[in-house]
Amino acid sequence: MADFAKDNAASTPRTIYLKDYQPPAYLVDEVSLRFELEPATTRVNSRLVVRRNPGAETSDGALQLHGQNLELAAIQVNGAALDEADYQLDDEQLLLDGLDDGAVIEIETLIHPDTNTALEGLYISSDMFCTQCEAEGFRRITYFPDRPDVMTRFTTTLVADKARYPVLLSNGNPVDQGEMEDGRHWVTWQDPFPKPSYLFALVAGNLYCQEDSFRTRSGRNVTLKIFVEPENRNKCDHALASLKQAMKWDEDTYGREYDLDIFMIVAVNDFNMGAMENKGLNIFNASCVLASPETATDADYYNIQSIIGHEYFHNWSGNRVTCRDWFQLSLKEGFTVFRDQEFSSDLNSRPVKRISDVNVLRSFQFAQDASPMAHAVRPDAYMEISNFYTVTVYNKGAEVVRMICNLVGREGFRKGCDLYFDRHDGQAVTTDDFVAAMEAANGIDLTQFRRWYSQAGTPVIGASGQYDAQTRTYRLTLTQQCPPTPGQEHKEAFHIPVELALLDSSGQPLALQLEGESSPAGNHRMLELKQTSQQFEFTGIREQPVLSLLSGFSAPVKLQMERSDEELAFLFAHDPDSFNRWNAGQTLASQTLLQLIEQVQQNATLSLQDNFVQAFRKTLQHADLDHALITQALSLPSESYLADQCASVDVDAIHTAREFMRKQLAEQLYDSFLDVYRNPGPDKPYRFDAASMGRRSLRNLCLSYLLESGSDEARELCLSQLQHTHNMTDTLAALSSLSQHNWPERVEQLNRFYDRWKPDPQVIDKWFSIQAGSRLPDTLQQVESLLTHPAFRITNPNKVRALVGKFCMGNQVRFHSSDGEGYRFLTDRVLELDSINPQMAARLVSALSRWKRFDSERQGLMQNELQRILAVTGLSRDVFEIVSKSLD
Ligand code: 0A1
Ligand code: ZN
Repeated sequence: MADFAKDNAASTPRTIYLKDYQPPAYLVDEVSLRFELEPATTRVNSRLVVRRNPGAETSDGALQLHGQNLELAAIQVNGAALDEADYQLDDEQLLLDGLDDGAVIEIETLIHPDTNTALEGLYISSDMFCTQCEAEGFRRITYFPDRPDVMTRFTTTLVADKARYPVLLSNGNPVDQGEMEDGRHWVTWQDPFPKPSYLFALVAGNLYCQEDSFRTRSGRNVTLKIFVEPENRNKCDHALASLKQAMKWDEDTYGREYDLDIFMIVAVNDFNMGAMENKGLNIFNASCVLASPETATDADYYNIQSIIGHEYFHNWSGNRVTCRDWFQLSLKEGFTVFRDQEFSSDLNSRPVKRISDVNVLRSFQFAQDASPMAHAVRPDAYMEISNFYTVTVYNKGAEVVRMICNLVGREGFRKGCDLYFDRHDGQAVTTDDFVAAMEAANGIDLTQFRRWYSQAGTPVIGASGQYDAQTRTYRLTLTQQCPPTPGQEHKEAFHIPVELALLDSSGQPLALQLEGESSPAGNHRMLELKQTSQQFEFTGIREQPVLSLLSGFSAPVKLQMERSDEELAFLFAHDPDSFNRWNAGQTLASQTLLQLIEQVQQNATLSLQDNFVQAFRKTLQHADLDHALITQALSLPSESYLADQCASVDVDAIHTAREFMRKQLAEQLYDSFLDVYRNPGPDKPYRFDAASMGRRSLRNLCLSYLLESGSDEARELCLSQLQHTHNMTDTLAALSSLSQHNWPERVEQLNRFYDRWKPDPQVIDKWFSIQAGSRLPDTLQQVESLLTHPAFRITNPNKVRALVGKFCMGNQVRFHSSDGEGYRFLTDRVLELDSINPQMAARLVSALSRWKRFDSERQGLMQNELQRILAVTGLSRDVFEIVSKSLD
């Protein structure tokens, strides 16, 4: 088993550089594949029609076929069998030299799905066959030029036992099928669209299918099918509804129609990521597709809608126009995340979506930018591409696309997209091509803007304003600088869109006229900061304004600005931009928390200023604000976000300060929390819409604060919610709040929950996660003992994420416990997992990357663990890359 999963990085793995890109020597016009599916040994026959690439740099390059962990059974060229002397074979590739300009290559390989625990290539999950080929999984299926710039027409025949695998699926349309005398059957699929091998997929299993249809705006009928294990038949409605919403949205917003007659989604239990956009046959992690009110939370519903959208949108941004090489990953991912964010914003609450996206960016992407793994949105080197499916490539990539949209406006952006799709349909291109289409469609120059793709790091913007009452001018000075990142000591200035408004004393935005303009135009502006320091002078400003800067988070930057608590409280109460209003509250909370952290460090008596409490009270009681926005406003910055604000991270002081603030708010605002909790009362039946979700989120936030008070009344409310509610949102909220308290009911309720839900793996993941996220001091012991729980399986990524991932990445105070036990625990899991699933192992080990941010004792402990990993021979490339870069 270990052998299959492991990339044997006996020596240091080599680094691949963007600058070394060369077009392929050969193209593959067509491939026919035949799979004889057997769990232990599957036979794969392929027939490739290849042709010399006219765009290659030389006219005599060899045909390079990638292959990994394959048994080569036979190979023929133009019908003649080759023997070993006719080709060069090593454990990464098969090279064929001296071929004609055109040739037919036939290859037979044997692979072993049932021992494939890496979940790349062809593997088995809950007795079904499935594949994951992005980024380089296809080479674990057969020898092939496994690179995205080779786009090929695929025809695929699947042969399997009919009783055990009644459903046989691949990309495109089914064109033929039949039965064999030995109990097997077969189906042939043909995909008319040329595609790179990373978009290949097959599925075989005993699956229930829920069907629907969608009529495109040009009047074509598309059959929609969701395939799930039979016990999940009642959990498909939301995904299907979301899919239809996504199809309609892409037509309305981008003018993009679906192109095949059938669109399929399959849910699998074992999957390394969220989902995969294989052409016409999306494969989803079951947790990202299945939902019912009893088993899925609002967050799950929301997530499913956005991931279904994401994968569907890839059909244009990724599949029809794909990436030239993997350095261009953000071409498809940044753009598609931007598209799914906009989809969610249009269907739900825009400000709430923006706030949660910015929270992700600040908590994870900014942290990555400040770590040894910092890389540009378009990285220029990697050892293992799987390590670059990151918040930088995805989420910062989306911010970069959003900034282009901010600069050219919505209409200009649509024009740019139309041109991009027109120019490049059917091609494999670069982020530069994307930017060039935006430039050409809008007649602008984005030369400087391109630095967002090539320079890593989070720029820091400084802002200071001066008002001159006599001349009625307001002069704003903006500066920018970006800290060094590995390999990039010095950064050039970025081109940064900075949206702003100037507010009068009642919070109204003032009309804006920049010096040199003949009249005021509008009351907010998108300034363009291009130099390291720039001044903007606003004229005709009748009173000292309050600056509302970076509205809607118009650029992924950190803002450095002196702000008094009063000014922040004013913005928190009045800013007309919902994002900035929330942000003012967060900044106020952070500023106050940073003071409390200092008090903790000095052993001083902690106290919370009354005006802070009053600002929270006002927001809580605000009658006109959207409930979801109130929830966001009253949620304190996370411990990891606070850690990012500190020069050196003191996990215990951060935890103590934040807990103190929560308790103070709970006690001082107890009656207000109780009022809001009781009114409007629980709603049933469950509905997934912005208003109902907002209501539930606010009630559950109130409940968690009420519990902080420790009152019997709050505890009763929590238990009663657990007893009476029928939706998972309210159940889970109550249980996870309760699990933070060492009360006898805690264990009792956790056990009850387990007994009720043990047949449902998605719900049991939540149960693991709640326990791993508890702040109680014995959490690590609990987590260690849960590793041996019958419901835990180290080979299942969802279980690993729920238990190990949650503890190491979502429980700062317990993971970083000063005895180093958390680090030891993580290292043991990483070493155990590396031979099972290197991608998962590498994701986990990044929790140790930022060791330099901590005190010297923790630094030493983390460094030791990293060294313990590095000392192991035969580490995967995935883990080696993260660990060696972390230690560099
Ligand atoms: N392209 C998918 C994400 C994905 C990437 C890699 C995978 O396996 C290593 C799986 C999925 C997406 O963006 O949704
Ligand atoms: Zn994607």
